[in-house]
Amino acid sequence: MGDTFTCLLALALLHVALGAAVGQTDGRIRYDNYAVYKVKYESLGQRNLLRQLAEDRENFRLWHEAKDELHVMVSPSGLAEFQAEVLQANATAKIFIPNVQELIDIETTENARATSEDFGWKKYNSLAEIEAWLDDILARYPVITEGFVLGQSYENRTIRGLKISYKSGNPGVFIESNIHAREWITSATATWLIHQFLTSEDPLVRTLAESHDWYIVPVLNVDGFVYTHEKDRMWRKTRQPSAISSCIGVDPNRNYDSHWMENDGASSNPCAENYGGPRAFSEPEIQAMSDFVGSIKTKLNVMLAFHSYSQLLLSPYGHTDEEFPDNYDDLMEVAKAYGDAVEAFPYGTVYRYGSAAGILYTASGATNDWAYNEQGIEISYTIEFRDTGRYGFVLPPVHIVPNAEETLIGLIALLDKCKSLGYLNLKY
Ligand code: 0X9
Ligand code: ZN
Repeated sequence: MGDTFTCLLALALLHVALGAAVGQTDGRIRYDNYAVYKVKYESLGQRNLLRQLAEDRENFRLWHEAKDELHVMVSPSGLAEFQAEVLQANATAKIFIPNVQELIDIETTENARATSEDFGWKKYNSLAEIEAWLDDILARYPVITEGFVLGQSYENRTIRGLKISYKSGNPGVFIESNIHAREWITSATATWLIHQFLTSEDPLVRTLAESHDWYIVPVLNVDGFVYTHEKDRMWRKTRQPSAISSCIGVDPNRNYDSHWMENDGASSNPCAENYGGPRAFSEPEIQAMSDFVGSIKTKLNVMLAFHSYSQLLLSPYGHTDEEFPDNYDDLMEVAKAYGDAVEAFPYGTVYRYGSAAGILYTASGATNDWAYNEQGIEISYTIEFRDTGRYGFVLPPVHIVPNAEETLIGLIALLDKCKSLGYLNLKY
């Protein structure tokens, strides 16, 4: 009996060690026994101490950062160092995902099970599936919809968008989604919204759909998105190699030419998850956004950038928390309308709101700041979807429809408030 136990224990330890050392089978990066911890802290000193952990990318990966907590994914071999650092920083850590690979495996199984069905929202769709679905929409609704091409990605994929317009003279709303590769709930939500705008019979949804011109890019970071489906579920950045490092990719949400690399809003280290790139607009995907949005900016009243996770509505500015936009009070009133509507919805999901740098961290060169500062789009938000960390980026597919439904309810309230505050008047 004792021997059996020792043997099983040895096997279990070997499994953990192999999981950590190999980390890859089937060409896919595995996260066996990688755990995600929420670390609470009180002072900036503690935060900076803990932030240093993220420099060891092999063992620690920052999932989320806020004013009072960090979410860190820790490899099995980094656990001892992590515990020591937390102790030294006098902070407290709580585990909330014990094994990231387990969540990925469940998600993969659910995706495979739903693949036999038509395109739908019980699973996360691949880029090829989303594109085939877009083609189908374009063929079925030739009068209302129009495809547009944003440009080509680094790996030469076409970045596609869909315009929905029921009539002329509508204010324009741009939705940028899946700029961060691993945030799959964003493209799932964007495609569900497209479906509702075209098929819903709910009068509120019909009014919403028909009284705005929608420009929707379901997957902006196409290369990164494909990479998350085929190789590394936790990839965030683009896939363009660096001239000065073996680390690949740039944080596309730090690459816009607006206060680019100012303050500590982005990193100059190519290995960092928030690497701003060698120069602003170094990423073809972001240059393409700039060219396209720039060409229609007089038609746009609202810019929304879909992200996950943490249930937040973030206004400019991201580059500083010492100044606030001129229409900050209005931006907060509009954000409150969104938050109140979502919370009143049966799921009771709570969204917090504020300026990005004010309630989260400084992050320069992001979409919503660039749209606001450089393109004159006065209503501009980053929306961070579900959840607050229980599943993080690996949000089970059962959340897709509820998340999308509450987004729709939020959008109705947001645009109603924009209208009453005079932000939807035509600029052209
Ligand atoms: O850091 C980001 O790019 C966003 N959070 S995420 O976890 N999805 O990566 C927040 C961006 C906030 N917006 C601005 N800084 N303007
Ligand atoms: Zn994001």
